[in-house]
Amino acid sequence: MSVQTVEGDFVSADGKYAIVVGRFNAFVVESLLEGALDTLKRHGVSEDNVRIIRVPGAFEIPLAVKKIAGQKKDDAIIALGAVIRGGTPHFEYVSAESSKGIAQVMMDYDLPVANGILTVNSIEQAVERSGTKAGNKGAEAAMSALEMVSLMRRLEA
Ligand code: INI
Repeated sequence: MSVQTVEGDFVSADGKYAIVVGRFNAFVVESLLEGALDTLKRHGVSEDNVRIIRVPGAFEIPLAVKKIAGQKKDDAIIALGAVIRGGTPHFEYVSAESSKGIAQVMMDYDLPVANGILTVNSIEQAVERSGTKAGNKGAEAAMSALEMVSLMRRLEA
């Protein structure tokens, strides 16, 4: 039996990518951005096809993502931020709203939005996931964006 499989690959170098970056916890988020940019570059994406949009924190990411999606200029959006648990419930609201918001834009606009927003319990966990022993979530999000751009093209063809 031969089953048809449709999947993306990582060669969508001609795609356009918008990266939305939260400034909060910048020491972590800048490493996520470095990881994302490095991944796009090493997959052949030209700097001319990448734009960076900065917002105050993860809570503001969904609105910027929505505006960008509405412009219809990009093939995918990569959302980068770091929500680190503190002593108050604020973490719960920011982390829940940011991931819910970007997921909603992805579905409303039929556009890949890669979730590179870290939600972690400690600064140590954030550091581990932003380029040290647990990888770089920014780079992973960029990989996901590349693959989804490729997949969307194949599903539309
Ligand atoms: N924003 C983050 O990106 N990460 C956090 O950990 C965070 N915490 O914990 O407060 C955070 N808060 C700011 C929030 O994103 C908004 O910018 C702010 O509430 C103003 O709307």
